[in-house]
Amino acid sequence: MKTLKIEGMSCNHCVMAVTKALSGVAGVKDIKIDLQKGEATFEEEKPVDMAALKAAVEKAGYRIAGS
Ligand SMILES: [Cu+2]
Repeated sequence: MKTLKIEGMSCNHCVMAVTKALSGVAGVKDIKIDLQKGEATFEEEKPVDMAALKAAVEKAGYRIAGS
């Protein structure tokens, strides 16, 4: 399981937007988002391209902390 800190999420709409963004990246499955902690966790079905993940999150209007 991978955990990412996501910056900029403030409500359930954000949770849905980030979930949708992550689900569009190849290899990502079982996404769970904790709005309070600002964390997204997911399973890697196959190696995930972190650059693609970062780009997808940023395109949705959020940021992966530390990236
Ligand atoms: Cu929101």
